[in-house]
Amino acid sequence: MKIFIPYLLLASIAISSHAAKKITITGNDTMQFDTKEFTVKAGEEVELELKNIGKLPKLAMGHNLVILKKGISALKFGQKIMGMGASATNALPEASMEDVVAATKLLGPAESDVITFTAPKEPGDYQYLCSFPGHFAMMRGVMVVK
Ligand SMILES: [Cu+2]
Repeated sequence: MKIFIPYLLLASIAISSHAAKKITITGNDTMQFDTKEFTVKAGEEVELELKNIGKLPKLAMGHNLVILKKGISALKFGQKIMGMGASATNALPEASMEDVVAATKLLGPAESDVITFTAPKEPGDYQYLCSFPGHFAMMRGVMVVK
């Protein structure tokens, strides 16, 4: 039976190495993400939770978190989607998805959303923002892929 012990050890190591990297970020009523930068490894599984810890109604102060492809500026993206007619009820127009790596739902007060995605294979800085109209001025950050 001894022969099975190393096999079981290897199996458990393999399982633990597949655990997703977990990140939790909050957004509040003063248009702030509590995390402006986080780091992931290229190609790893990421489980990202966004919590809206505010109290204001979703139509006035909804939040999401949208991670953009490498080289795309959150400021420029925020302006671009306003030109596409982004609104409180359509904060992330379908046509803008070509610039997006991953995005949570738009959340009202006390709501949260968990998304899982595979980190890009290419190292570098990936900007993120809240795409609720106007929030990109304040709610931005960087996902660093190493
Ligand atoms: Cu927001």
